[in-house]
Amino acid sequence: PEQGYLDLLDRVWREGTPRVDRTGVGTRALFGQSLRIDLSDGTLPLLTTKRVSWKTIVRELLWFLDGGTNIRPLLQNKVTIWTDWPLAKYRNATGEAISQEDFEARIVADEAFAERWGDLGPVYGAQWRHWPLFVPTDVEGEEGLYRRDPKGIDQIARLVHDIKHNPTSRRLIFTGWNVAELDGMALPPCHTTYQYFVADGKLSGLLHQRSCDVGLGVPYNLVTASLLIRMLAQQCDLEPGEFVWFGGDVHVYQNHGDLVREQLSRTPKPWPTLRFARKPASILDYRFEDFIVEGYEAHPAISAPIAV
Ligand code: THF
Repeated sequence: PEQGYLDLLDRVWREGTPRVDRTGVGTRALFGQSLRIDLSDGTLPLLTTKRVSWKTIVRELLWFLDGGTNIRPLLQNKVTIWTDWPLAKYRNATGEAISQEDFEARIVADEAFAERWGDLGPVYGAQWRHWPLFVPTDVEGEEGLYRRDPKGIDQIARLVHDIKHNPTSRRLIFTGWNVAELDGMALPPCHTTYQYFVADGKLSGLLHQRSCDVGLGVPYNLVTASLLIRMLAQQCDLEPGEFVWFGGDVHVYQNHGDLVREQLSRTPKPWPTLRFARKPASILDYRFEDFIVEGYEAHPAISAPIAV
């Protein structure tokens, strides 16, 4: 079942072009790779050749859907995968040699500190739920002036509406790639654009991911995109179909060699399945407890350094 992923990991490691990347760590990369995963039997593509924390992934997705861009709610749930970026920024700005643990504790304890240092800029949550929208002022004598609508455009609400009311639309898309706001983001979106397709009562989804850290990030991204397909299908009374993944710059970091060797030496087990405890009232009403992952048996986790 996860052979497609393992083959990708192997291929990129063996055939990827060595290159120096933004982080300075160095990668081996191939351009333009794809995976297809059948979700129709309830499969959740959660790797079994190393344990991956699906709970972290669910928390992160709920945070995106809530419009969140500050790491504080993640840390309140002990999710630390986004700490590196604000931490690096804080250390740079203050020169303080604070440990990750102390920084995280301070974000949780001190709301004002979190507001000042915990924000990632207008990343996923901001674009998915509150894409900037400018509307003409209705003030007399101010024709031609615009103000920013405080809510902005809710791409997720629009998507659900369109899947329900216009399932053959070829515009079932949402994206985090807001060109005008890229400079303000701690990191421009890696999982960039999502598109959906309805046929025979099934909802399929496609993810275009511009930058793909095959060792650490892609295992998360495959699950996030699959969870979204399942949630959207449930909300729109459709069955899950297929998940199609397109990767742009598909790379393995040079310091992930031990991970690659260890993981490829393991034998995959069947993928687990996902079901929902209930049908929430809307796509925005899912709670952590609604996600039930069954039959997850995995080899032990493999730790590897994340490039910041
Ligand atoms: N930057 C890089 N270099 N790789 C990425 O995958 C990545 N992401 C997000 C943003 N920038 C990125 C962050 N997502 C882990 C996993 C996903 C992340 C960040 C970190 C990670 O370290 N996972 C560990 C376990 C950590 C834990 O459980 O706390 C693992 O072994 O899987 C791509 O979305």
